[in-house]
Amino acid sequence: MKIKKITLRHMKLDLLSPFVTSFGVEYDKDFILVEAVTEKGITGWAESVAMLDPLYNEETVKTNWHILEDYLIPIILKSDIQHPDEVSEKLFKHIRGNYMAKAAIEGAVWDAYAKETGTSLAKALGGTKEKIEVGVSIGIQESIEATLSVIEARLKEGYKRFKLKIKPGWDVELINKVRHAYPNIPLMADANSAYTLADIDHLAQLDAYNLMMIEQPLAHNDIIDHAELQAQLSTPICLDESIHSFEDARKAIKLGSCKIINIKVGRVGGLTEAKKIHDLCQENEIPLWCGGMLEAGIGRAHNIAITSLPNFVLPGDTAGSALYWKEDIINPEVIAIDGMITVPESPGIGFEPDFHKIEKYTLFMKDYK
Ligand code: OSB
Ligand code: MG
Repeated sequence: MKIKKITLRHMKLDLLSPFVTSFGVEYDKDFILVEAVTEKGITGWAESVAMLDPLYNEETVKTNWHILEDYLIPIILKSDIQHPDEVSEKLFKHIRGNYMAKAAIEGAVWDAYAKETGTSLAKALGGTKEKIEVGVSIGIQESIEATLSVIEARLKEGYKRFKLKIKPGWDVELINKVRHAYPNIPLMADANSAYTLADIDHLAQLDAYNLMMIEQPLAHNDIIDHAELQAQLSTPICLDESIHSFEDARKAIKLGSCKIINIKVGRVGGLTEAKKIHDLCQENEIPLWCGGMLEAGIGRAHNIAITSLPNFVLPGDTAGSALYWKEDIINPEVIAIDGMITVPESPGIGFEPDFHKIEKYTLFMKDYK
């Protein structure tokens, strides 16, 4: 397979409601959409999950555009590709870091490859599930009452797991009240690195509330302090920000830094690396779930495909399009029924990009040949 043309688009979609975390507020979503056309005229699609500002990690829309344009796209355009795993190998061999940029181009190649071979992306990756379970990530609200009403709405829609964003001053009292209102819901907290080891006693109070896990309590680049914290908490720690690669996952498991891992395809540099981490975690009995980055439909489709692998045993953040957007850029939109999403069986990502909507939300585009 040869890629003969790649188009990058800077997209901007308004979020239905602002998403507030310990690191900031997102009102809208800027992202790069990648379109890769093969010599046979088959098109693969993917989104970069890098955000406009370096708040979650160091990558941004601009750094991704630069790395894609000046380094990654030239490598792809001159490669003869038998399998997408080779693309991953090439990108990792020649360029350090910049995982979200790598994942964006590698993801488009995976979609094109699956379409050329007539398989769903899920099957091409080794997926086995027909349906996946999904939960919701609930940002920091104006009050605990407001949080309870968001939970109530999502519970009625059937979502399988409730993740509340926490930060110092918005944690123990919140979880206490939510747990008392809903004694049995699958509940977890995500701190996005808002704490340090000095907060051990404070975080240990959360052990009283039967949380499924606490996600990324400590620094975005730490696996040492997390091991010390995990040894003192009964609640499982799930690492998000700290796991960038197979090697990070191997070391975190070895040190006991977490009992659960959230895989974000963009954060680890692509689907091939995500598969490797999946297999490692399966061998080590570390349960996985698929994290979200407020993706639009194409990124969401990639997340659904990877979640069909067997060790994604916990509900992920890949909720339905309607929770995020007035209109999504794919047909049909991603729909969760009773907290379940059906994994498409048609070739590639299994959702059709909607050109009219893609055009409507494009700020800037450029072709590379
Ligand atoms: O930490 O999981 C996170 C969104 C943007 C950046 C980081 C995170 C998130 C979410 C939202 O929690 C997940 C989603 O619904 O896509
Ligand atoms: Mg997280």
